[in-house]
Amino acid sequence: MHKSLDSIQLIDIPKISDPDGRGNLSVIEKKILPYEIKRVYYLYDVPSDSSRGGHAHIELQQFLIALSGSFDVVLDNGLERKVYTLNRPNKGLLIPNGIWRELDNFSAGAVCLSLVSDVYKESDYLRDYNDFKSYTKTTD
Ligand code: T46
Repeated sequence: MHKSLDSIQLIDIPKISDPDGRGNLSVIEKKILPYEIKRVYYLYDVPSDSSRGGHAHIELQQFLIALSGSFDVVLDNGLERKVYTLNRPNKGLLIPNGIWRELDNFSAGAVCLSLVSDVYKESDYLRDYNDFKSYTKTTD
């Protein structure tokens, strides 16, 4: 099935600004995400001309945050594409399963935090775009 791109959500992460000017604190609690976080990883020192991702997940759900700097997330459901620029540590992008993603245009110092719904399983990856297209058709 082609997942609707409307199922992707840009979510505000609560920000607590310090009244004495000591900066901000953001917190991610259970209620923000529709799944229990099983794994955390982060991308950093990505050259500006490199891209990450280039795959879809069969089951995994994911929440991406630009902790520092900025990058683009190109999302594709097999029919259409949408691009999000992440550049704030208090905004996160919730990506459901069944969506192809590519991350590119990393700024200097960008850090991409990823909070995901499962442990690492290579069998959950569709790393070939044609396989992904076939997968979206077979599950129609
Ligand atoms: C995603 C994007 C945003 C592990 O051993 N454990 C892990 O938890 C992960 C995520 C990766 N790896 C190994 C697998 C590869 O040998 O690290 C190597 C690089 O992984 P990959 O090519 O999948 O990296 P990205 O940046 O293209 O993709 C990663 C995530 O895999 C993926 O879920 O959405 O970041």
